[in-house]
This record gives sequence, structure tokens and C-alpha cells, in this order.
Amino acid sequence: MVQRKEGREGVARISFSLHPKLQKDFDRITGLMGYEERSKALQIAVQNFINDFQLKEDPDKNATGTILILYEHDTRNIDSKINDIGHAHRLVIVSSLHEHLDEENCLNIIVVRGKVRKILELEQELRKLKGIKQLKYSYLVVER
Ligand code: NI
Repeated sequence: MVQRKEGREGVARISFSLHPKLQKDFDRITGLMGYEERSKALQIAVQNFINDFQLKEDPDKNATGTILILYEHDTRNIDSKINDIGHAHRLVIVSSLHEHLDEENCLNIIVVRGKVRKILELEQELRKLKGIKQLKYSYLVVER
């Protein structure tokens, strides 16, 4: 960020550098998502970025959310390992859904609720598994 000044209603106006490819993608996605203004999309992106880190800053908060994992079911014992992890972390798992996407790929959607610390432990266990192709999460704080 190279510039910051106070604008109307105490809103900070900033300018910063972006790689042209990143800017192009950002503008395209902003349009696809129906945002009329770049700044609105950017505010949401920044808010999500901050929320993700705030959750990790205070692991005693309660949160709820989902973990998505995409994996190849042919990877040695992966279904069994995911099952074992699920049993070990059952107190924060509300429910889960398994979708056979194609011949090789499976999607698990895991709904979680509990202390951030416990949810992150589950996330880390899953992340370490060989054969996980993608892991995404979304957590919301439900109380302080
Ligand atoms: Ni499957």
C-alpha cells in the first residue's frame, strides 16, 4: 500500500499495487459475483482475510463452519484414515457428506462446531493426509 487518506464518513481510501493478471482476475470475478463496485468486493475479501486470522488468534472462541476435502479414494487406506480422524474428532463434527465425484475423486463436506482450537486440530490432521488434493474451510465465530 502506497497511499492512505481519510475519505468521507471516516472511510480510509487506499491505493496499492497488483500484478496485472491478479487485477484482471479480480475484476472478472467481481463482475461475475455481481458487485457493482470494486471497493465492495475488496472490503469483503479483506474482511474474510482478517476473520480467518482472528479465528486463529483466539483458539478459545466458538465457531461453526465447514471443511471441504477433495481426494483420490485410490490412495492407500485414505478412506479408512479419514474415518479414523473423524472418530477421534467426533466432538466437533456435526455431520459429514461423502460425494463420489467420478471414478477417482471423492468430495467430503464436514460440518464442524466447537472451539476453534479443536476445529483447527481436525483441519490439520486432514491436511497432513497423503492423497488430499484440495482442502478448503470456512469458519464463522458464533460467540465470544
Ligand atoms: Ni467416494
